[in-house]
Parts: sequence; structure tokens; C-alpha cells
Amino acid sequence: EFDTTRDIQKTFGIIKPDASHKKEDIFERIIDEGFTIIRHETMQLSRERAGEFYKEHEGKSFYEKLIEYMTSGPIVVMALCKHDAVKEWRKLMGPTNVDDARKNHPTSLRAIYGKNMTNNAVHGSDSLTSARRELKFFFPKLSVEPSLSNQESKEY
Ligand code: RTP
Ligand code: MG
Repeated sequence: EFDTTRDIQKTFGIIKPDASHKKEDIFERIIDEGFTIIRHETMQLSRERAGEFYKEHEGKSFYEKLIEYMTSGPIVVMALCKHDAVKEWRKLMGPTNVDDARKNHPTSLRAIYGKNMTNNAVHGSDSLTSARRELKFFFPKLSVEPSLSNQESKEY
């Protein structure tokens, strides 16, 4: 028989400082789109933690601006669960470039809440490997198994 829970994944998302005041609206949209918000926490990111989180971008032209931005106000970190969650969350976010998002993906979160290329409202893990790392980084006690058994999935 077809097992609908087979491809349930967890992914990691952030509501960035420019959009964190819209947290309730964004949560509503996320739930509407069929995600379960397993964990969420509002926090202030230190420069040190931001640097560690964005290590892969160190040395890039936009790195300093990105760290400035991500430490400029409260962020909301989230553990999200859905069928194919990594891809589905990236799809709901829309493209990195807000102009592109507005033009080509007008219902995406970045089109609605983003301001520009840097201040683009949300973050999402770009692969299952990133999702595991990023979930561990912010939610060290959360299990990061990509597939859940039927038993486990009932908790959500
Ligand atoms: P994210 O990591 O936040 O989910 O975004 P992404 O994968 O779509 O984009 P990525 O290339 O990983 O870049 C991380 C964040 O850095 C800022 N950025 N600014 N050229 C620029 O000015 C530039 N490029 C990227 C954005 O905030 C982007 O989300
Ligand atoms: Mg990225």
C-alpha cells in the first residue's frame, strides 16, 4: 500500500529581521501551504553565530552586508515538516532576488515580504545535508532524520 508519510522531511527556515514583525502572517501562510511548524523561536543572532552559520559565504562580496543584516534585529528560526519539505519550502520562499520573485513568483514569501537582494525576508536550507546541519545548529535537541516512521509522524 502507498505510504504517504514515506517522504516526509524536515527543513530549516528563518524569518529574517526585515520580516520578523510579520511572523504571525507568515506562520499562517506556512500552515496553509501544508507545513507543520515543529519548533520556532525568536532570537537575536550575534555576529559570531551569524558568521558561523554563513561560513560558506565568507569572502563573497555580499558577506559583510549579509552579517550586518542578519544581526540587525530579531529573527525567527523554524523547524518545518512536510512531504519533500526542503524543495517545498524553497518554492514557497521564491527566488533570492526579490525583483525576480515579484516578476515571476508573485505569491512567494520573498515577493510579498522581501525588500531587495539582501533583505529578502526568509532563509531556507538548500539541500537535505544543509537542512540537517542548520537544524542541528539552532535546534540541537531535535532529531534530524529525513524520514519519519508512521509512529513518529503521528506526533505532528
Ligand atoms: P538563503 O541562504 O538566505 O536561503 O538564500 P539563498 O540560498 O536564496 O541565497 P544564497 O546565495 O545562499 O545567499 C544567502 C543570502 O545572502 C544575501 N545575498 N545578497 N548579491 C547579493 O547582494 C546577495 N546575494 C545573496 C541574501 O540575503 C541571500 O538570501
Ligand atoms: Mg542559501
